[in-house]
Amino acid sequence: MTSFPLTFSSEVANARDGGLPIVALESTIITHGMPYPQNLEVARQVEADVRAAGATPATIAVIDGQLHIGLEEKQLIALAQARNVAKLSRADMAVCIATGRTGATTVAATMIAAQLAGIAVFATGGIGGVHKGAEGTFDISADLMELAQTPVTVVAAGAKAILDVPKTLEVLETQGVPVIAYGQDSFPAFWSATSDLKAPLRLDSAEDIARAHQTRVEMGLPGGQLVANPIPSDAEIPAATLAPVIAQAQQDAETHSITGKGVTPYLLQRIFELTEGRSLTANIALVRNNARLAAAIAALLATGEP
Ligand code: PSU
Ligand code: MN
Repeated sequence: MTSFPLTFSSEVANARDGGLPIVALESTIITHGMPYPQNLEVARQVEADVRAAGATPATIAVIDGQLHIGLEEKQLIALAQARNVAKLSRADMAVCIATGRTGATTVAATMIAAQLAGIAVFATGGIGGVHKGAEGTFDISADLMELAQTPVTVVAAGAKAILDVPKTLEVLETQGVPVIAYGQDSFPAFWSATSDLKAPLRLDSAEDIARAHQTRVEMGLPGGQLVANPIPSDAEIPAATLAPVIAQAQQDAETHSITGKGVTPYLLQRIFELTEGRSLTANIALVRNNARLAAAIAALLATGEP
C-alpha cells in the first residue's frame, strides 16, 4: 500500500475499519459494457450480491480526478448516465487523475486501484485479451500484462469469444498468470459455460483458490490469478448460436474502421443488438455469479487462514 490519496465510500471505510472482506468491482462494464438503464440496475444488483455473500462491494472509478474505492449511490447513478467518460487502463489512469477528469476503470486499472487499497479480490464479467487478427493489429489488452504484475485475484467468466481465446491463453502462460477454471476442466467462454479448450489449472473450491492466492503472497510472487468461473448453465448461450453473431459483429467493426479502445465496447453493443438483448441477459447472470464466488474467496482471505 502507498500513501496515494484514495476516496473510500462510507461502506468501504467501515469494512476497512472492521477488517471485513471487500470485493473490488470495475466501472467500465457500467459505462462502456452495458446500456443505460440496465447498467445501473446491474451495478446495484452485483453490489447486493457481494453483500449477500458476506463481503463489501467496492466499485472503482475516477471522478473529477479522485480515485474512488466504493461509490455512493448518487455517484453510481451519475456514472451510469454519463456520456464521454474515459475508459481507463494502466496507461491513462494517472493522466486522468492528474488533470481532474472522470474515467471508468477497466480490469487493468481496477486491479491497480484494488492493490493501492489493499483489496485482494476483484469480480468482473470477462477480461480483455488478444483480439482476433492481433497478428496484424497487435491489439492485445493491457489486462493480460496487469494480471502478470499486480497481485489481485480476478474472477471472470473466462474470455469472450470475440477474442482469440487460444492466443489469449498463450499470452497468459508466457506472462506466468495462473488461469484456474472453477469446478470444471474446460476454459469457460463467457456467454458459454464451456469451450473446446482445456483450462491450464482447475480448482473446485473457494478455499483452494484463496489458499493459492495466499501462497503466492507468501512466496513473494508478483501478479494475480485469473479465476475462470463458468456462466450458470441455465443462462448460457451455446457457442454455435453465437459464432455467426460474433462473425457479423466483427465484420461490422471492420466496415466501420473501429480500432483501439473502441473495439471491445463496439463488439459488445453490436452483439447485444444482434441477439436482441440475449447477450446482455447472459452477461448479467455471469457477472452476478462471479460476484458471489469473489465474495466467498475474499471472506476466506479475510480470516487470515484460508
Ligand atoms: N468484459 C465485459 N464487459 C466489459 C469489459 C469486459 O463483459 O465492458 C471491459 C473490461 O473493463 C475490460 C475491457 O478490462 O473491457 C477490455 O478492453 P480492451 O479490450 O480495450 O482492453
Ligand atoms: Mn485493445
